Amino acid sequence: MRILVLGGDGYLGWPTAMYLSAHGHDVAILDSGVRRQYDHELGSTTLVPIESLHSRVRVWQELTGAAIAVRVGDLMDADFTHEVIRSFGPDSIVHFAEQRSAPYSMIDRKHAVYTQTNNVVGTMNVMFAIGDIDRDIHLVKLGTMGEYGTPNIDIEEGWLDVTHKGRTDRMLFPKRPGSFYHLSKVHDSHNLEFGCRVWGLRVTDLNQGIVYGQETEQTALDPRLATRFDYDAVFGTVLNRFAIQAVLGLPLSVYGGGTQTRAVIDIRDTVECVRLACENPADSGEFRVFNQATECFSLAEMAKVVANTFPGPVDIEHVDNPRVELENHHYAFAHTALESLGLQPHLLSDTLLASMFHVIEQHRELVDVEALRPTVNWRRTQSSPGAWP
Ligand code: NAD
Ligand code: USQ
Repeated sequence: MRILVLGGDGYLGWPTAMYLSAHGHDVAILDSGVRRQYDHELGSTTLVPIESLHSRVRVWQELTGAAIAVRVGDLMDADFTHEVIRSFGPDSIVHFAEQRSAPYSMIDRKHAVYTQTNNVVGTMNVMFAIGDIDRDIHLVKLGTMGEYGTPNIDIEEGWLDVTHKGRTDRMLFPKRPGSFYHLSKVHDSHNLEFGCRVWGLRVTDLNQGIVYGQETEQTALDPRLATRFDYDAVFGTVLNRFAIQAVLGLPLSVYGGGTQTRAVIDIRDTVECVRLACENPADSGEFRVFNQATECFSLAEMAKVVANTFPGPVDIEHVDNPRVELENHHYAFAHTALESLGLQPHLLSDTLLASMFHVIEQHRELVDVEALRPTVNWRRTQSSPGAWP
């Protein structure tokens, strides 16, 4: 298949582009490089050094013989987006290209508006380009489990059969997300479902849980193929941060009581889920939703797994929760669709954590300990420019 990976320079996009290429697909990447600019803005950096996008694809071709074409530009530019999709002529488009940090979206008005504009408008430009060029193109869109929030009922895969006053309908599962970032994904989902209804688009919305891990078979081939590994309090995700804190001998920073439960997935399963979605496309007019997560844990349980696996003493600290989120709640989610397509999940095993500890150990001198400290507070509103933190 010809597969265009939007956001293919990112944490997940780069390993996915290589994985699809390794499986014989003809892959191209579109990315604006904006993720590297957020690092400059925040003064943060990936723990594992990464090559430029052009150098990454050159090394991939040297090692495997497979070419990955690159187009640098912004999905907010509708003409550019249209031209790239028209000239590449993909069977599938995998869309990772959004601002994906919840804390970044909660810094202030400017960052909230940027996040929603970038994500919603970028996705609309992709939808309109597909609508104009070829409605058979299958869009595989990265959504998030956080779209659902923590409802007091079981979470289904995107849809819910509702009976109300004796009548029954199949409706999009109600959403109650916890940040302006997570809200942007809800807006995307609604826009995409509408595109399926009115234009007959084919869309798979992958509601992915929190990803952990840094190595896939392809990134491990050569240090120049490494993907980024974020640990700062804005872009670092919880299990990756706990693993880094353990190696550095710092207490694991559980926000609040730690009874909040979240769905997670190993990075090696992310790339496989995307392959399965591309190779088994949604039908014409179908808005298909898969919950792309394999397990769930409370934050306290995640901290315990990391502490018990690390070969040394680890302290767990409960810090004041900078977010507004339910701490005691029901959590159960359906995740059978990807498994029925053949996904064989890697569970949060000692092997993966041990390999993460090893990677972190190699780069520990690069850690900026100050960047680990959370500074973005959900309760604050700041609308004047430059007022944070
Ligand atoms: P990332 O920030 O590392 O990668 C996103 C990439 O998209 C970056 O390379 C960035 O430069 C690019 N990009 C952003 N806006 C763009 C635009 N307007 N035009 C062109 N390129 C643009 O993020 P990631 O962790 O790889 O996440 C990828 C996707 O998966 C996101 O949509 C995210 O919401 C979703 N997701 C991530 C996780 C996770 O734990 N990392 C979990 C669930 C869902
Ligand atoms: N948390 C801690 N300690 C930390 C960091 C986070 O306890 O040091 C807690 C947070 O309060 C939250 C949970 O861990 O309850 C998850 O936080 P996170 O930063 O790991 O994840 P989140 O903000 O939800 O966002 C990440 C990705 C996002 C993706 C989402 C999947 O950045 O792109 O969409 O995970 S999900 O959570 O399923 O929506």
